[in-house]
Amino acid sequence: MSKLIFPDGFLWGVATASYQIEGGVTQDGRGESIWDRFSHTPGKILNGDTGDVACDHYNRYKQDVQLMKELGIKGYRFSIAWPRIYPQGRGQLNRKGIDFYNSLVDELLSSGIEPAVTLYHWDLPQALQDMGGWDNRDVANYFADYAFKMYDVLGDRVKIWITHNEPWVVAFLGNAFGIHAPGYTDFALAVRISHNLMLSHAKAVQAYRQAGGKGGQIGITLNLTPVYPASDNPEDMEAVRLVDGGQNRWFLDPVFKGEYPEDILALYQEKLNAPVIKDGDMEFIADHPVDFLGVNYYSRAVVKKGRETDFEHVRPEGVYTEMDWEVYPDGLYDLLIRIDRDYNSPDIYITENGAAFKDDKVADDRIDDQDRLDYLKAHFEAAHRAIHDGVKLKGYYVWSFMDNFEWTFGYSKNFGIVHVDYDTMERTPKKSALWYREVIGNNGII
Ligand code: IFM
Repeated sequence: MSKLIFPDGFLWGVATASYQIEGGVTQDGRGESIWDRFSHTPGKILNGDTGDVACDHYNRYKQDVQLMKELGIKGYRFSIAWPRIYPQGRGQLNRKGIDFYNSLVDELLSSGIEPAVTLYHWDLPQALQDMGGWDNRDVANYFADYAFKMYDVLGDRVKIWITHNEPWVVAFLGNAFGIHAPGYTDFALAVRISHNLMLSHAKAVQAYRQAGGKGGQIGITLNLTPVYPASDNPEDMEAVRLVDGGQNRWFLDPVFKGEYPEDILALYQEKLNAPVIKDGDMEFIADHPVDFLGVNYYSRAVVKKGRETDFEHVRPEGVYTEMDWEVYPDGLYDLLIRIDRDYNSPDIYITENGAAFKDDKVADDRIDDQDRLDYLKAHFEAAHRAIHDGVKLKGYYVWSFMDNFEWTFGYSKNFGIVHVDYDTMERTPKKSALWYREVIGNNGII
């Protein structure tokens, strides 16, 4: 294979999220989040795990940033825990929460690492859930207020902002399928929430422009899954339209076109009487465009017409990760090309890509996660191909910097390129991390 060199200035990074790594859930005035409540509800999380301690990053962030520096990491995407800033979601500000993120950002910058901040990676203050959570449109305003505060405090140093992480997951896994906080199983509620999330996103973008932008850029991160038909049978193609519509177009269209896809909107309105779109909502969303799109890519979906349902998922032969997600790098290429083609060539960052594998293979005192290395390499190659074919891909954040709390799966799934020993909290870079250092150093694969 010939060398694959990425464009100058390509941002090679790693990503994490507050509840998954920070711990310190009662430290320094942090309020309760919906994930504290959910993880402490018996039966919700594998092995009864919680994020109470997680990777103890709240107390070890300096050491973590130092390790990133040693690994040559250029960009770090992390999220802010809203309840550290506003323990009740609004009102009384918690100075110590601000201090923490201020110090983290300073530590990153003095280590030559560019911070990228996600404002919402799922830890809604429980007090706001108690007033209806994202189903209450007022929460969108509180989100914009909190966002404004963060731009004000960090905007002089943070130049990459992300409003939401994976609104599909927030709305549907949390409110239709009940496997994420707050744990409801009401599809109409989830659809209503998906609209309020879009609204809150646009309000946070508006707040960014009002705060002056300070030379930075703001976007949103979507979890996108390219969908393929199990056959070229028209019924299977129809299944693709539905799944792609609900998963991808439902979020891409409002972000880039200021409208919902007509086919899916008609379906939801007819069957669920949702979402509730008030006069002016769509114009408001359309009036607040993003500077870039964050793409989280892990795998593809293959679907066909179900026997009694409009669609069902098919499990192709192939290599699968510990999450039982198929390894399918071509899907990343297809997805990037499709976004570029259908949504007017936006700037894109891959804000998450990575894999959970068992990495108990220790050779010469090293954690030999060759399968993760192979996964990343194949996906970097796909990304390089997409850039070559015109996609404006600006950076790539590997999920994740270190092993962490994988939501419903607790600590049973490891995505990190750095191993965490949860007894001692010792961090050990895996083979993939050492290889990634070379990739970054070479700005590509040679
Ligand atoms: O761990 C999650 C992350 O919080 C959001 N995107 C997918 C990852 C792996 O499941």
